[in-house]
Amino acid sequence: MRPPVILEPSTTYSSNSSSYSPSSDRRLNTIAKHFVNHVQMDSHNISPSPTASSDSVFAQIVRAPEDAILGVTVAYNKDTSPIKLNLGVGAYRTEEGKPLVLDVVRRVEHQLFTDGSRNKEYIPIVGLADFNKLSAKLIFGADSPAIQENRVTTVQGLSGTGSLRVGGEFLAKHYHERVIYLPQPTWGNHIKVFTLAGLTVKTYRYYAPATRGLDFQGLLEDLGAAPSGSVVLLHACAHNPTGVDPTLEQWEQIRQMIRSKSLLPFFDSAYQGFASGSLDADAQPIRLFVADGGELLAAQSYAKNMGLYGERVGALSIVCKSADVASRVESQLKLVIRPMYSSPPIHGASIVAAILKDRDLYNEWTIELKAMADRIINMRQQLFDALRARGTPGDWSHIIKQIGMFTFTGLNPEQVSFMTKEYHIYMTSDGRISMAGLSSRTVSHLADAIHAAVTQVA
Ligand code: KET
Repeated sequence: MRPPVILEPSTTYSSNSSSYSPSSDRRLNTIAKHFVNHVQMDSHNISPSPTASSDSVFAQIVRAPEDAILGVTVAYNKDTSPIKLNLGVGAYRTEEGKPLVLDVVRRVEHQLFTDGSRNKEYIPIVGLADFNKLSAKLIFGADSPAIQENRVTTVQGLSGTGSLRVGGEFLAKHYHERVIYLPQPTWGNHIKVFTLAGLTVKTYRYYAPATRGLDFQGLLEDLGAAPSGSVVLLHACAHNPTGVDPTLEQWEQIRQMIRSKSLLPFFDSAYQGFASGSLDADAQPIRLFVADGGELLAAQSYAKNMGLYGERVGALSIVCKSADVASRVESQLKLVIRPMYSSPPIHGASIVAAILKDRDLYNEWTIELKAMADRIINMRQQLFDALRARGTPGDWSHIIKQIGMFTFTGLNPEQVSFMTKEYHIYMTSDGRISMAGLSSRTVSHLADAIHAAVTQVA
């Protein structure tokens, strides 16, 4: 334990010296006296041994379970096996199994570092203006009429999660309908984010286990039966955890249903560029909705497509009917953000803005992004081939049909825990595997584990 700091009371600052002390000295005097009393009091009260936990004011607190996704990494980190493999969290790994910082990001960071004119002042509540403008362009398209008509308000957010939360809080405070429909299944954190934001969470049918595809009929029926005005959460592309997306024709029908029922679409775009390798193609569903002139929300994340996971950089855009409404909406978003985290961090958004602003850097980024998407697609083929080669029972064609970071394998929780115990393979209990965590080196190990699980565990 560090010894307590004892300030020597100085005669200069003694209480009876006030007759000749300047006022600043008197202030210091008071502070010093306060310090001395405080430290002496504390040192009398310091107990040499820790108190029993039953004395704690927090003694009644129950241990919470680990997060269903991030807890997988916690368990993985504790495993000492050299063959362990983390296919839990959706985070890109190289062929060597290492996290990747994009070359373009490294380059921009170097530029930022050497630019002596930069400082660390607070940025505005809504974030960096350039970043916001460029993020809206990235998702809605450079020629989007909504942007040209100033009907979009964009605020920088704490990655995808923070942007969803700000959007949720804004709706809970200002929107007339407090129900949000989530696809069944969805990213587990959606439920908590929107519930804690003050919305009531309901679900719509999305995935058909029998076909391992989209339950399109169920989806349309459930959205058709939702009360007018309800909010509908849509994964913009690369649906998590299923890897199943509607076709563009299906998106068009979904759009018609949503608009005809006056539902409010809220897009979660965490994987733009990761589904097809093309930023524009992956944004097509959102652009369909913007093109009809209607209103919507969109949360963007740069965690995956720029590999900026820990920088927490994202954006929330709200497309409104008019510029006037958009500016009033923005004024209220500021009131949501200010007491929550005051203003967003500067570093990640500066990286993104620099890349989006410069044609060469942007092109370089799209090439690196495509390479990541292609490596994942290649892993799908390799895993599919490896299971076929082993004669693993079942139809595994969904591995190559599904898109984005994840394969929703269909393995049950018992099979997953068998694979973790016997093969040190870590994944979420719903049978989702992050294809981005797989490499040519580890495919055969995974295929062995799946084969054993399917043939040995019911
Ligand atoms: N939306 C979806 C659909 C999503 O999968 C994630 C992250 C996010 C938002 C939020 O990402 P952020 O880092 O806040 O920008 N999903 C992966 C990581 C996680 O669970 O936090 C995952 O599913 O593994």
